[in-house]
Amino acid sequence: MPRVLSGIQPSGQLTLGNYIGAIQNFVKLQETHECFFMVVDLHAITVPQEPAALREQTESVAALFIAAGIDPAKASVFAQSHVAAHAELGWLFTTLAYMGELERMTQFKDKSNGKDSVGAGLFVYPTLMAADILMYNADLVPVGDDQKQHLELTRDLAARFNQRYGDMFTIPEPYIPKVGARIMSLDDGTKKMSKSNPNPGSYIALLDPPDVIRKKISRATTDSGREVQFNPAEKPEVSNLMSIYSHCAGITLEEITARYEGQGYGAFKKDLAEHVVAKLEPLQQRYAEIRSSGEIHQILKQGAEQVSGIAEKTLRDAKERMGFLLPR
Ligand code: ATP
Ligand code: LTN
Repeated sequence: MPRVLSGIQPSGQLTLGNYIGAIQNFVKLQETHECFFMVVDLHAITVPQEPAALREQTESVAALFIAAGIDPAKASVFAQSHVAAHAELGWLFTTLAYMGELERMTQFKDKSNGKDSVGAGLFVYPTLMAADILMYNADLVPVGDDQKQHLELTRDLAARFNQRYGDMFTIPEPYIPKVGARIMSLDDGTKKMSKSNPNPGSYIALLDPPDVIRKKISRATTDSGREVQFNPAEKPEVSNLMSIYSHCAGITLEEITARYEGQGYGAFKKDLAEHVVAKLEPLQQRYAEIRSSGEIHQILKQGAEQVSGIAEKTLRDAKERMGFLLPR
């Protein structure tokens, strides 16, 4: 079976963007692929995290994976820091990457923009991500649009390793949704919805209660005009709400346009809120059950046990090829 790997940072509350751009595809791919889904806590600390919050969010993200439909009997679900080989293989890839390549990464540019001091971890972030993916020789990597560039770098690093030390790593392909690969912020149609945005009104968290969702959607910025029409260049904000609508209600953009012809934004936003609430309700219920059962610790433990053999073997092979003296 072809392999799939992806990861999500426990850097805040998961958003509808994470769900539509990534998690939804995780759930789909587990039926046809051997899947590895990680909570990438080592990546989350590339920006400062409160220790208690990091612990809580790590557990919460793992529980949301399961609540969203990832089945631990089909996919390995684990925490990145539970498999020590990730950090070590990450270091090996850091030494293979060029400064210039890392300087070109738009995520680094965005996240360091305007800051006086930027952690070195933020700079080498993509080499750890490359290690995550190549560790399991993943064929496919389901991600949102913003991770495309990191995946290109992963492919380059894999090819560079293979060329220097002999063929070893599979060159992975991105798997990006056609609609919804970049859900935009509710307060600014030019920025992506992001869980680490300091303004909670900019995103819909998967665990937001129904009234909070209704309020956030009613306050979402909309473009001038009143037609519900999909035109991301000229009407980015309404188009974004339409993509969310389409995903949550399971109807096409054309059907949405037809439904709201001549009605303006008010009715559209009101219905949108109800579709989002209805979509998230079962997920929120399952989440509460999983958290109260405490089963997530066992799931993560089992996941780490399932993958650690593969990870240790990859690390050992890579080190051997690079010329490390292996302990005998
Ligand atoms: P942070 O704000 O902490 O950087 P994030 O919300 O951007 O986090 P990540 O953990 O970096 O989320 O991303 C997890 C997955 O969700 C990735 O595959 C990413 O591409 C996808 N994703 C994140 N935001 C969006 C979005 N707005 N639209 C579609 N996909 C998204
Ligand atoms: N950089 C990713 C998170 C991530 C990831 C991965 C995604 C870390 N390791 C491996 C896919 C595969 C992000 O979403 N910001």
